[in-house]
Amino acid sequence: MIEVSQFSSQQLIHLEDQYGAHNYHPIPVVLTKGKGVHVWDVEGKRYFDFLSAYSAVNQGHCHPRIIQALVDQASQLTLTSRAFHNDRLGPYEELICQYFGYDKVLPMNTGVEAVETAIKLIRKWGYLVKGIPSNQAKIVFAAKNFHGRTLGAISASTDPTATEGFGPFIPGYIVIPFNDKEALANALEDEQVAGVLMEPIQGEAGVVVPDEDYLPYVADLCKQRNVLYAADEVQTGIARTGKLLCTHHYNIRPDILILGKALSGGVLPVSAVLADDAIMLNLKPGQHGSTFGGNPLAAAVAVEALKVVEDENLAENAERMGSIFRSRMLELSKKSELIQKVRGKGLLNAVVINEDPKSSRAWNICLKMAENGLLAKPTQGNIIRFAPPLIINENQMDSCCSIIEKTFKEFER
Ligand code: IF1
Repeated sequence: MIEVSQFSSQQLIHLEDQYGAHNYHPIPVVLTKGKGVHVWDVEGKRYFDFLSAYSAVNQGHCHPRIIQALVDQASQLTLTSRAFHNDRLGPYEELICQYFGYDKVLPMNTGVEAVETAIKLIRKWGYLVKGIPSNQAKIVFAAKNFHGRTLGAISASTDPTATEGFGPFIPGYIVIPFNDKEALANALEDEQVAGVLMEPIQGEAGVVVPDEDYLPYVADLCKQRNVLYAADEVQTGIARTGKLLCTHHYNIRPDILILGKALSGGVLPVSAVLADDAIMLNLKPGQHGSTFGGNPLAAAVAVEALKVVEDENLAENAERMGSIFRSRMLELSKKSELIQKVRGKGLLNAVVINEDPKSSRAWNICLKMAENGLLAKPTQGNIIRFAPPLIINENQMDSCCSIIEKTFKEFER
């Protein structure tokens, strides 16, 4: 049974509108409970969650093991700051380093803080190891990237909504087209380039998957040119794309790995940067940190969140459920004029609607899907992202594809 809130959705949306900053435009549902692949609104209506908080709840909403770890640790010790040691941090650091195969981890909180950390680490390495003259280091990014909302991240953005009115920006950034080898080769001619920082699959751009040989080329060329390759796997990491890391699909190992979101199963903001000693040990005490980074509550939660991914074989399930999803959507696209393209990896997928990005069709389809019991959100105007929790089973996936098919049929002209 679901406890019905004393406020209606309308009233709660009104409150947010009146007292909250207007920096978001959500789908008009007000959620009050989540369990596994499902969420419930305040009127008690149940939905399949096909956003998963932008891939933060890969393990499913309120996973019992992760919540138990949270509750146990919350009543024991939550925060010490890094002025002192805590008994949860070391074991967590050991686990995450072994899990992903790196010498060291630097714990932070939000995804964008981990991106900022990686940027600072690349620059530090550039000066101390590569020998770039001071304040001259450059970092290469891909156009249409999304790395978060801080000035360090938006300075790399090519999206006017993210950048306009927020300048001046951080210098030393080179932005090249994604999936363009020649552009990368040209950029890396510059000896002051210290690093390349990219998402393996561009999420916000609309789940843009590069050619099979692109990322191996990036990793290889970086090695040749003595440039660090940093992968922002905040969204693609932790089993989302059908492997533990998206870079595993391409048999490459980034010099710097950036993780966030599902590292806590969506329970707390927990992010991390991983690298080997030759890179990470360039940071000395006092040169970087965070009050909350590496706190015992986050460490306990992250340990359990990572164990759940392994124990429940979430990467394999994402791979299997993802191919079922894509083949159903490909079938649908043959019958539906509305669908231009279906793409993705594992359970990070997108359906491109055959409309101008300015059209409201994708938004209206999402509203109708919500009515039919499935939550998803458009990106770039005409692209709908489908990313359920990775614990989804075949029966549930079957029901969800039926909801999507039914909704698209309602929109056929
Ligand atoms: C919002 C998108 C997803 C990310 C990558 C770093 C971060 C993100 C690759 C920063 C965050 C989010 C934030 C969310 C929307 C969202 C998003 F649509 F914008 F692109 F996931 F698809 N690197 N992505 O995707 O992590 O600091 O937010 O923890 O509401 O802005 P964060």
